Amino acid sequence: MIHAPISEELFQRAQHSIPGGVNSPVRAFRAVGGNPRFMVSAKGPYMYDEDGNRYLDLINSWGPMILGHAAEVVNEAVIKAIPNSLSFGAPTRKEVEIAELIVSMMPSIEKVRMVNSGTEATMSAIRVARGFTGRDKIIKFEGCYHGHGDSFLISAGSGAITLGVPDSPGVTKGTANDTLTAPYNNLEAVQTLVDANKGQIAAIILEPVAGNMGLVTPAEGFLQGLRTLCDKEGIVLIFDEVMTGFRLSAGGAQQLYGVTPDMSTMGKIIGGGMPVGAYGGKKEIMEFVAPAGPVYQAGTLSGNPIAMAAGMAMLTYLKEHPEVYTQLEQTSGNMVAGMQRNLQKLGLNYTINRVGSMFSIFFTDKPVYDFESAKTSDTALFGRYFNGMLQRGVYLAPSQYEALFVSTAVTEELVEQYVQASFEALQEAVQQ
Ligand code: KE4
Repeated sequence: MIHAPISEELFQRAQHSIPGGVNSPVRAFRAVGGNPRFMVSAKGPYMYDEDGNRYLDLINSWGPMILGHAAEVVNEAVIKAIPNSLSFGAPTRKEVEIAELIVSMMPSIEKVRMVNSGTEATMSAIRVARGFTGRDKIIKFEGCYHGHGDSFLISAGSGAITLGVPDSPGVTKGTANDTLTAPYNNLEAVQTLVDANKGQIAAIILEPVAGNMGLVTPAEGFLQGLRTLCDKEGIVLIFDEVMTGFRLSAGGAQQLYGVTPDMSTMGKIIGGGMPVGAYGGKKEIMEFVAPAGPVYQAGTLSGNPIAMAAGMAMLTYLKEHPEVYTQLEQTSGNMVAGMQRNLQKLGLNYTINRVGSMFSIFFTDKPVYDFESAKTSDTALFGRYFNGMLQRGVYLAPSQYEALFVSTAVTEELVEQYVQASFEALQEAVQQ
């Protein structure tokens, strides 16, 4: 039995000075019960909490730690950069180098602007698309999460649906009116919205592989259908690759599926664990961004030298080691195959969706292809399963509406341990 008294005490103490005791809602374990574990260190596949418990980490900071925790190549770059001052607020060589590297890796990106989070990236991309087209409305998909920008907290996934606030208070009616939503994978619904708002839609933004309602894959023809529609209607197609960028391939989902958007947003892996986001796309669009063009966007710490050192090291490694993706495909495939065997042995037919090193088990026997079908899952059962895994030293996303992120630090031996723990936790969860 794993006990965590120091984490319990810290969580109680945190309530007095931090809303909900955490700096990001999904970390509070609200959806799964119990209290979060306060971490002190992590190395390779493992995280260690304040009470000295060790966890096999399948969240990896929600994606960034694709090489496992404290990867030498990233840590060394940061340690080398630190003595030269943490920030200048002036342009640096590293910013030029990482921009050129991103342009060389992401098919849609001809010019890119660095920011400090995925939220900043998506907020900025939408503003640029509106400035470029002179149009106000955007289309997003139910269950997709694009950060906490006002325009996106409409039918939002991730922590918003986890906490039951997919439409957050504080978002004005005016803002909400400019955000139209359609079910994921439903091209007809998008066409209907476009026909009803002719010439008013600036952008369609989506996760090309959705990770914020649990893992939902794009149906055959969905991405290409959006591409064709946007070309016809002069709408900016934006792939939010904050999760999928540099994870599903060195060129993200757009390279994997062969569909090139007009703009892309990035985060997570791009900073190697440091706070970094970025947005970019076609030259003619990005030329609208100040100071080249009239659309204003800025940031004191954008392109921060320490964050750029980490991101540069991470992206360079991924570009030079394509075998990372082959390894992750194999490891993740073996994890899911083991889970399928578990379900068979237990006579359960829950749904598992996977693309590369991102996957989710949904506690429903229905196929999961959009938000509504994801919501047929038994979230109470998921909570029992989550805690069963935590008790066995496996750290999953504390919500049915999140995906897992496998790192290269997960060996075949750890795959077996994961599959065994998952069998026991599943058996226990369904019996309760
Ligand atoms: P950040 O502002 O959290 O860096 O990125 C926002 C964002 C944008 N787009 C996509 C597709 C994302 O998944 C995210 C953030 N992902 C969540 C996990 N579902 C971050 C975890 C959290 O909110 O604490």
